Amino acid sequence: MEKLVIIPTFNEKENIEKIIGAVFLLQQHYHILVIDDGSPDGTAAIVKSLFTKYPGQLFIVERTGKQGLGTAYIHGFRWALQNGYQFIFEMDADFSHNPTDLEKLYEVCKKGADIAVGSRYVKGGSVVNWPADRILLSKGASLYTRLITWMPIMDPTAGFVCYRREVLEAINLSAIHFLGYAFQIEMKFAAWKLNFLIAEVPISFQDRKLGESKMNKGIIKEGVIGVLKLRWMSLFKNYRSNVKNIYQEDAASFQPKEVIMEQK
Ligand SMILES: Nc1nc2c(ncn2[C@@H]2O[C@H](COP(=O)(O)OP(=O)(O)O)[C@@H](O)[C@H]2O)c(=O)[nH]1
Ligand SMILES: [Mg+2]
Repeated sequence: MEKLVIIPTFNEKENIEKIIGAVFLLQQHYHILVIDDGSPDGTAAIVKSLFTKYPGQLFIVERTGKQGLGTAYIHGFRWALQNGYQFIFEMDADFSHNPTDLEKLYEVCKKGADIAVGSRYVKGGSVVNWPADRILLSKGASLYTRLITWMPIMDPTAGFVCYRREVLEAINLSAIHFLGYAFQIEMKFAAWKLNFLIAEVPISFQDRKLGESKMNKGIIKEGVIGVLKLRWMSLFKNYRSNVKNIYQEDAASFQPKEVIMEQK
C-alpha cells in the first residue's frame, strides 16, 4: 500500500466511524492511521472495534493525554516513513475536509507536486458554514503569515495535505516544534525553504456538524508568535540547515514511547 491517511483525534466519537467508512469507500485504496490522545469519550475503542471490519487497513496509535495536533502528526509521519508509505495525508476527523478530495490531492502529487495543499483561499476554494469570526481569524492568519514570511501560499494554516514521502524524509522532524496552526504553517515553511514544489488545490471546507472544536486562545497565540519566530530563524539562525534532515536517520532511529496498538 502506498497511501496513508493520518487522522488525529481528540473526542471524535460522533465522527470517527463515519469518516473511516467514507475513506474506505473511495475508489482509490488508502490505509488509515488514527492518532488518538486518550480521548475520554472512547474514540479509540470505536476505532479498535473496527479492526475486524477493515483488517490490515486500519491502525491506531494511542497516546496518553492531549499532546497537540503537531506532535500527533509528527508521530504519524515517522510511523508512515517506517512503514514504507509513498504518499502521506493529513485529514481532520470532523468532515471539515471532504474525504473524496483525497483523490484530488493524490492526483496533483502524482502529477509532480511534492506537496498538495487542500486550499480554501485559492480560486474555486470555499468555506461553508463557518461562523464569521472563525473565517476572519483564518483569513487574517493567512494574510499575516504571508506578510511576515513572504511564503507564497494562500492557505498556510490548511490541515488537509498530501506529502510525498521524500518531503517528510528531507525534513528533520525533530526540529518542528509547534503544536496547533503554527505546526501547519511550519511544515509548509520548512518544505518551501527546502525548495519543494507546493501546489494548492481548491477545496470546499465545511464546519463540523458533530462534536466540538478544540481551537483555543493558546493555539492562536502560538500562531502569532510562531510566525515571527519562523521569520526570525530564517533571517538570522540558518533555519534551512536546522530543518534539513542531513543524515536521513530521523525515521530509522525513531522509538515510539507511547503504547502502540495496531494490527498488521
Ligand atoms: N491527537 C490529537 N488530535 C487533536 C488534538 N487537537 C485536535 N485534534 C484533532 O485535530 C482535528 C482538528 O481539530 P478541530 O478541533 O476540528 O480544530 P478546528 O477545525 O480548527 O476547529 C480533529 O480531528 C481533532 O479531533 C490533539 O491535541 N491531539
Ligand atoms: Mg475542525
